[in-house]
Amino acid sequence: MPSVPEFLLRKLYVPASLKSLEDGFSFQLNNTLMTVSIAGLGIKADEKGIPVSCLSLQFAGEEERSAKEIKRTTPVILTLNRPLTVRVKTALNHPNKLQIEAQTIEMGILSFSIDLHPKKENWFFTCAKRTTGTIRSTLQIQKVRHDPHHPIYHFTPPANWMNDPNGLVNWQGKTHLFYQYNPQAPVWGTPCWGHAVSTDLVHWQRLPIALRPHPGQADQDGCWSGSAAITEDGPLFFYTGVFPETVCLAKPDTEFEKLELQEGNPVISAPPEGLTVEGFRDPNIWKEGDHWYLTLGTGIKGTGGAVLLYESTDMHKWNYLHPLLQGDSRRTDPFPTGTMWECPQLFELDGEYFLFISGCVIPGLQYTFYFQGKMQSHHLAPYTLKHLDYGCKVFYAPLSFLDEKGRRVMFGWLVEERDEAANRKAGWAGVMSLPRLLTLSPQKELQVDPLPEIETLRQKLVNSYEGKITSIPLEIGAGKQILNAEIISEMISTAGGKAIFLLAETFDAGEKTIIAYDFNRSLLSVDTRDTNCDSSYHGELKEAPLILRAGEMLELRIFVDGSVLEVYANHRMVISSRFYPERANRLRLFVRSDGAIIQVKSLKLWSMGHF
Ligand code: DQQ
Repeated sequence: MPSVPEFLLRKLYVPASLKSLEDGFSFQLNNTLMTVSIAGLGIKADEKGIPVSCLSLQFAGEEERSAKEIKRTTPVILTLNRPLTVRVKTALNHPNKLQIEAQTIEMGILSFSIDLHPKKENWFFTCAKRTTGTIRSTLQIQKVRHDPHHPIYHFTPPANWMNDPNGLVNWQGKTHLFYQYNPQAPVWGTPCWGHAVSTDLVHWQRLPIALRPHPGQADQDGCWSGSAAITEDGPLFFYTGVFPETVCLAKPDTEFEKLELQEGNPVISAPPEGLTVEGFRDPNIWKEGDHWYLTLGTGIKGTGGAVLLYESTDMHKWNYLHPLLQGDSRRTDPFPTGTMWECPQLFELDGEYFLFISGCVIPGLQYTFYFQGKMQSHHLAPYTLKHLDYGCKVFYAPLSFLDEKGRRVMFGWLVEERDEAANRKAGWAGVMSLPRLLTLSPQKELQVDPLPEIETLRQKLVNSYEGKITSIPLEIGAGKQILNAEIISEMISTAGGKAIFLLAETFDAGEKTIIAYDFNRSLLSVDTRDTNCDSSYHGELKEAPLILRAGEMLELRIFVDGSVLEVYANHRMVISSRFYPERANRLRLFVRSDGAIIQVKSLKLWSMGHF
């Protein structure tokens, strides 16, 4: 999750708490977000810096402390719902604006400003603002629709920001997909649950927002991620209400358009006593016999990411059992698993248990991985830890469910790889991955494949090739742009070498994206470092080990959709990537080798249609 945005920090100020004093003024802060330790404080009133010696802080019933004494070794602990009075000695006793900068131990510097006397908008101004808002949003949707980087067969909302898939469920012949959605801007902020339905998991109908924060309730600052369960009363949804993080329960209305918050929320209001946690969110629910189980993602301070397990018989009263699995943030083999785990999901596939985790590894680095193991008295005993997608930070917060055919199908959030300014300029951010089918191989390993229904998105077979490739570039689909396409190939090499797929305007263009398989090093790669020379796009080389078994062909399925690249290899490897070529509309596909002769059993290029 991105760092705390300013609009949330502003909520720390207690409305109308400003008091004029003879020697300055005072105001109150009330923390409803998450406990932080303040190690330093700076305040500006009407743009004028206040010396730290003129600032003091006081909790009700406690001694006043000068801000000068506050340091990393002697911080002020701002716990939840404990108003803190800040006194400011200054000649100014009726400021209009405050700028606050708090140095915190957990979250670095938090800065925000408060307008103390906001002007009331009149009726005319409100109407005018609403009308310009509607016009702006219509124009924005048009612009997004014509943006070549915007995908057409991967699901997205019409514009603005989306992240995690939520609450996947089948109900009365339809699959409902919800997702974290900020309808206001192409940046993360106060999430709602967007909503779409499908009968085949690839063609989607967008529906109005299903769940919005309820003022004064546990989800007033956002409806964060969660999951669904089918009960005797129909589907129920468990999600994270913030702030603080709690578990809320909602039920669809009769038309299944809105999710309604139920009486008695939140159903879990705080982390278990005695645990010092970082994060407490993303309920995932399932049933065993007469009992319901629910997991929450968290981090145990000083230890690492963890999944907490709860049990219930009525879905309203939940008993905390124990950690389903506790990570170790010092562990680096085979890779670090981080300090906090988001969106955990435990499920069984033919007797093997899998726990999917979206891990906050270090600030700014998040990726998805999974443990495979056996269950022992409701603890997971893992014996494998692997990446779920070698695009790492691009594929995040996945959620799977059992579809109507009983298959385990997963969706994930395909994160942008450009900066926030570029997202704002584009007017949209975030894409849903294609549905991925999860199965178990005869070797009891996880297999990931594009769902077969994706083939119904194919429009036209643009080109088909059989033969060999050499160092001379071969153009597939002569001159046809491949902005929204699927490339499917089977290759074999008896003498090693490298098979190279080049997405570029010409085969020797400076701007290019390369998908390659190195038969000598058994390495699949996606290289976007030269896709676009503009520094707002963070191209990189992504590599994944893929050892072919004796006689096994290289089987690739490459999905190109605007700025989305999903590369599936041999049923067991995926690299998701984002790429933003300057001349996206002019991309062509060239295939060559590094000099070796590689046999192409089949190579097909399909154009793809809208979801
Ligand atoms: N996104 C949600 C959280 C979740 C995170 C908030 C993962 O519930 O932990 O938008 O991307």
